Amino acid sequence: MIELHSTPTPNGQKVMIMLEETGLEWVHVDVNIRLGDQFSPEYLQLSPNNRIPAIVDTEGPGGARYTMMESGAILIYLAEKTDQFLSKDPRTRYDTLQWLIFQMAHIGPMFGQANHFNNYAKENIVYAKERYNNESLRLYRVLDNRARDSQWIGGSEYSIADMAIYPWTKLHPDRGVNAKDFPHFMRWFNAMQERPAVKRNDQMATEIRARMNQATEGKTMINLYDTKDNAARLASATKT
Ligand SMILES: N[C@@H](CCC(=O)N[C@@H](CS)C(=O)NCC(=O)O)C(=O)O
Repeated sequence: MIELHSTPTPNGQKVMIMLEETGLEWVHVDVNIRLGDQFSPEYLQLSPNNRIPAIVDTEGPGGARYTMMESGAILIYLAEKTDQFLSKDPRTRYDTLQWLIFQMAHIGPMFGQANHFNNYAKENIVYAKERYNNESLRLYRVLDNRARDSQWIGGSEYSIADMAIYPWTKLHPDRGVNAKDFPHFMRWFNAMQERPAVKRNDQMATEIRARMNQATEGKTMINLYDTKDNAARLASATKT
């Protein structure tokens, strides 16, 4: 049994998609990051970086309980555990890993910063908005070029690279990404949306989000974007 301790953000959803694709038995344990659950001592045991997602595999390597943080590493772990969605052929495997790491190193951080400066920053910083919006659009061009040359982003077969990238690209219309200018990306995106596991994820993400929003009613929420407070929260949760 896999416990996914998470929130259905893009990083959470990529693991949800993988769990649905593999057919593993799993449960979603809500970690309400707007309430600061990620700073609880129990959660920090699973994810010392106070970020979602984390998993607990009750039957990990050697049959014993195993915990993990970092969504890209979790996808590789689940692929190896189930022998699915990460080819054993060396060339295909390294192709997939390149594109998985491209998501982790570029798409996640850059799209995340664009979202922050567009929607949540305390000040309207035009330079920061332009920097991250331009970079996000460039990354969509990389994806469009890749989808022109390859059926799936990770190679000729559907893989963990596609699962990692898809949830991050759901808001592509906000970036002005459309079928006319990014036809190959859109072909890939539409193919992703046709997958039953992806459809189930989209539905589950909506339901879990509604449940977690309800759980915040009447409670004090933290300001996730206050990095000074976050550093203090971690320090106080982990002081010896
Ligand atoms: N590299 C990490 C990034 C995880 C991450 O940034 N998670 C965000 C939500 S998408 C989070 O937990 N934020 C809570 C916080 O900042 O305290 C991964 O891919 O697992």
